[in-house]
Amino acid sequence: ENAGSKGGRGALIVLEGLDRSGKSSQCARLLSFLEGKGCATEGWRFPDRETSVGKMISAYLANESQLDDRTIHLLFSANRWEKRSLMESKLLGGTTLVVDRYSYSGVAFSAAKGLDIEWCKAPEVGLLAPDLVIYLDVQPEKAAERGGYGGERYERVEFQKRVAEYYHSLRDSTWKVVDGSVPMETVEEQVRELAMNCISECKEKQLTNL
Ligand code: DGP
Ligand code: NA
Ligand code: NA
Repeated sequence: ENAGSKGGRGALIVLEGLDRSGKSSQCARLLSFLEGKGCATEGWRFPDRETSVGKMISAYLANESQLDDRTIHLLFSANRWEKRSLMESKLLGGTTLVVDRYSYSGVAFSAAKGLDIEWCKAPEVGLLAPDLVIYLDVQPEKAAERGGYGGERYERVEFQKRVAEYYHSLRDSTWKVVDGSVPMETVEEQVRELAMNCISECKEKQLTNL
């Protein structure tokens, strides 16, 4: 079949998970799979470090700048807001977006610092709601063992454990939890199947807001 063919909008598919959960690799694999199927697809990621807001975020993550916790929270959110209208037009034009992190990262990472979770959710309200959230479930200790924590601000096991707890509390009906600790090819199979189902199901569904 031809997943992204004419007649219907694209799907908003988000991958979430801890640092080193394998999200970025799985996003890349899914993207090339969907492209191979002839599906109109783009890979996006948040934070988008290319914009001027994204450059501030990137400097903060590299510990090159210090920002108040609420200030950086709002910058991450602004980085999603500045892409909202482009996101909407791509989806309505029939392009499926595979997105590496979204609002759930926004809430889970900031709440893990101790900010009130309802306060954290508020600036995300009105962003486009994903059709599918694939959560790659990896134990924080296992993720750390994978090595390659790049030395960025949040890449510490104790912190990631708290992030995992907040992610857990955010799960809703659009979430599918995939065991991210099994071989990459097994994860890839499951991600493909979830994505293909989502793409065919959401063609007739309206876009909604968070
Ligand atoms: P990545 O480029 O996917 O490795 O993400 C960079 C780091 O920023 C990672 O530790 C997760 C964190 N992060 C991503 N989005 C948000 C957000 O919206 N808010 C906060 N506080 N952290 C985020
Ligand atoms: Na990272
Ligand atoms: Na990543």
